Amino acid sequence: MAVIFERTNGLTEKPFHYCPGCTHGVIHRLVGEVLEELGVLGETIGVAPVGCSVLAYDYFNCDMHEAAHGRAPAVATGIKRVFPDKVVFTYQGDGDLASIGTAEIIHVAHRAEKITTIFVNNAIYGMTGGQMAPTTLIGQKATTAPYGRDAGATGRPLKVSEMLATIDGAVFVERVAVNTPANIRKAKKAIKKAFEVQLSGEGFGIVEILSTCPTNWGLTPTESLKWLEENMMPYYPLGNFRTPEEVK
Ligand SMILES: Cc1ncc(C[n+]2csc(CCOP(=O)(O)OP(=O)(O)O)c2C)c(N)n1
Ligand code: SF4
Repeated sequence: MAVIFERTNGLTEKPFHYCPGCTHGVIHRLVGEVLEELGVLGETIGVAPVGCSVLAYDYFNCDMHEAAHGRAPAVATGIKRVFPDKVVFTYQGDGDLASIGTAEIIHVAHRAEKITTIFVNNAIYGMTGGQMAPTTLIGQKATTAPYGRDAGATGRPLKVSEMLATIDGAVFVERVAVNTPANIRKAKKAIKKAFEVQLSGEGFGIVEILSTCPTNWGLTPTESLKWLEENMMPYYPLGNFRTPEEVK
């Protein structure tokens, strides 16, 4: 019988610990598939974040390193500079990357470090119980914003891709989502392109992926996919913000 679907060798056989309906698992799979298809699994070093994906080192079938909350880009910089021939990526949530790690991500782009960042934006702090993140939408409830985020008190949600696209060293910047099969396919293409940009030595690449957190959003998995489309996508438009051609 013809095989039409197989587990990627880019992931280990360890079962994910993620909540039902959480799209961290889908994103892991896409990254694993891309690394396998590019034939670089044996050459890759990933940097896991602090957040729900803190155990990513158990799931990716490549060498992995742990970093303190927000510091993955700094750790990845060190790894890439010591091992310039390795493929180095960070995997970070929005609390990790857009809050405590804001300086690290800006400067890794500014220095045009030849690494790839997988940025999982679920508009909340998942692991610690649903506190407001810089990416939380206006009116969205969080444990630290029980009446909904108020722009007057906390500003407007940070658009990381748009911000990084203003930095010359960020040569590939794209925002995707994993709420439908079509968008999942587009997300995989963007992830592949970001790694190819690293392989060709062109500079820093980031893929922002709109992701779900049913547990802290207080929604079912299906409702979460709808909520992402109806609430996150209008504020965080999908698309490519920077390609290598534009910066040459
Ligand atoms: C230096 C430091 N500050 C704060 C924390 C607490 N902390 C752990 S995970 C986390 C937020 C995680 O949210 P996010 O990065 O969005 O990832 P998610 O869990 O949603 O995937 C925080 C604040 C920590 N572990 N270390
Ligand atoms: S708390 Fe949210 S981000 Fe964390 S595993 Fe559960 S659904 Fe995913």
